[in-house]
Amino acid sequence: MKTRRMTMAQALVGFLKNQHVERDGQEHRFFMGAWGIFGHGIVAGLGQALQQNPDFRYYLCRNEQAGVHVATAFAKARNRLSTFACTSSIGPGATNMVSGAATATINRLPVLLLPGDIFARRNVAPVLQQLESEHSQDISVNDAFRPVSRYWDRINRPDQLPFAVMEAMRVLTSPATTGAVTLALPQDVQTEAWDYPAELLEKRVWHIGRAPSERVVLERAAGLIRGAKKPLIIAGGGVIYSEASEALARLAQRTGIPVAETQAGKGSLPFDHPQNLGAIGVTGTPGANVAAREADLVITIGTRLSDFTTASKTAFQNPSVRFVNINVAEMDAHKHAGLPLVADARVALEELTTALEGYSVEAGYASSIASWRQQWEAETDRLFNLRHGPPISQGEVIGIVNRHSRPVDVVVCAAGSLPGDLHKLWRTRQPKGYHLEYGYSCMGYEIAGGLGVKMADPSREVYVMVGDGSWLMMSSEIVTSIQEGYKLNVILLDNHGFSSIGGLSQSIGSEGFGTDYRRRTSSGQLDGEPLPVDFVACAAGLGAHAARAVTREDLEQAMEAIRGEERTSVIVVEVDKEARLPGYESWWDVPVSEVSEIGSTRRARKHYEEAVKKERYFLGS
Ligand SMILES: Cc1ncc(C[n+]2csc(CCOP(=O)(O)OP(=O)(O)O)c2C)c(N)n1
Ligand SMILES: [Mg+2]
Repeated sequence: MKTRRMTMAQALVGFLKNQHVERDGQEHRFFMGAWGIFGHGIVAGLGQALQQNPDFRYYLCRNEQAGVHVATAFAKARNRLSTFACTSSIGPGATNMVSGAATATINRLPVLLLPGDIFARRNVAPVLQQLESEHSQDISVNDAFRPVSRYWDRINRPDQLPFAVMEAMRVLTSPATTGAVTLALPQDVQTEAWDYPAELLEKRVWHIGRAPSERVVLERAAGLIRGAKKPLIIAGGGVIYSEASEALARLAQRTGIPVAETQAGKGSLPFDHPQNLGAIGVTGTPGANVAAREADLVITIGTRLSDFTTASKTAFQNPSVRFVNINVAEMDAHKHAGLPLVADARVALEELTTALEGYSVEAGYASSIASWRQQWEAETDRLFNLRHGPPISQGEVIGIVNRHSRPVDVVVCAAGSLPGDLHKLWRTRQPKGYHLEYGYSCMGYEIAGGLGVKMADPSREVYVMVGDGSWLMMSSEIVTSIQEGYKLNVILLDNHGFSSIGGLSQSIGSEGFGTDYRRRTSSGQLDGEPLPVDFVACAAGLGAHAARAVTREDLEQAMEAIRGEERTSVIVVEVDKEARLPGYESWWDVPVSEVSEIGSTRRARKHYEEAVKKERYFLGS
């Protein structure tokens, strides 16, 4: 056997840079390099290996969690065909990546995590940052990655590496199992040499397939659709990752079946497609939610059916509603006791279109769809042109940013009240134009994620919309965007605290307790003056071009002005926290205290007890 003598870390980098994937005959390099922050747990092993492999670029981030978000957003923007490795020292650097890992896994996005780990040899333990345990020496903080990884391994000997990396690639490149993969790398083992088989380091191409559906299941699905009076399609992220938008548009247009979109699925159809009812669920449009309530058949495509989509299982009220679930993942295909059409979204949609030849929805339903759409466009225009304040309303800011962006550009967001408002209002014109991380809704994803999106396609302008809370949690990758020369357009909406959780707190009777960015007063509460944070100075201090907008006109001008900027630019706009968008025909289960000393909580509990009765079990076959 031909071998090469290398350290474990060198062999790992040698392997990673030679991995490719192929889908539809097109090849993509799978790892575009590694993000990370060095520490003693990695600088001598993996750090040295990265140094001697300049063709596998090392990217220095400001926070390991952010590094994982960059990689995750990049993978999402590239439809999971490319990603990065992310590395850290042992200890706090590693645990910083745990939130990133959860974000990737929950969103089914591939990212490879390489945390340094404590010595396998043990003689010098406890080492700096080591977590000790009385009951085992086979434990480190990296075990915290187990539940948030789709594959987890620790490389305790250099000769284990080949088997770990092959498993890692199998999981990362499978549309059904992908997510975070963690290979924990003990500090000493990284530097140990072994004679690696030369074959391990050769170019390898992993085929990403398009599984067809099982014939009998497809025929049953077509039969169910033909028998349905009010079918509804729910398009999830799988439609976009599978590049199935055109196939979906064709099926919707031929059959007249309306399409509602989840957060990850928004953009599956352009907003002005005649069958697009827009957002569904807690943050949905009235049309989509009324259609869901009345639907006798729900055809889901590439969705996890999270509580935001199902309105905590209250969305579907037709007593005889049934589900057909098109999904590559068996787990999702079986949800709601649906007919599991386990297949690639694009292939299944093409097969269904053929099987449904000649079928179309009834005229009455078709005209409801048209009028729901018309009413929603009018409502969007109303919210875009509210002329509230100043402080202006968040809906107006979304309208202005939407209008200033081109169809190819991308809006990026993750947490706060913006995701719901964007889900409802953003007029998406291309499948990749709307990038929401709403599986984990991880505050701090926004700017790091924006950087990943920009790196995935620098020809698009990226508009990061971020709340003051998320900004304060993690704006550090502004610095990284400048280091790497990628321009981000950041719109920071300052409402002095948490509009989202503040509103939720009011709705459950807690009066916004603990959700304002205000000074503590003699009352003992955070009810004083708003905290004097100067976000324009913060952004400028990080090296960005920064501007403040107070009125709509200011914002319009600032949006124009940043077009010509080369650097990452931040526009800070104050918005009225209380000028919230309404909810439409939906509900979210956030349990309210059963007993309380506060009257507003007791009243909210009464409403809760009524609302929760609408929750349904979907067990019918
Ligand atoms: C890391 C993390 N911590 C806490 C939360 C819970 N949470 C969701 S939205 C939110 C407030 C976000 O504030 P801001 O970014 O200002 O947005 P706003 O609600 O004001 O629109 C919080 C605390 C979260 N999603 N992520
Ligand atoms: Mg806020």
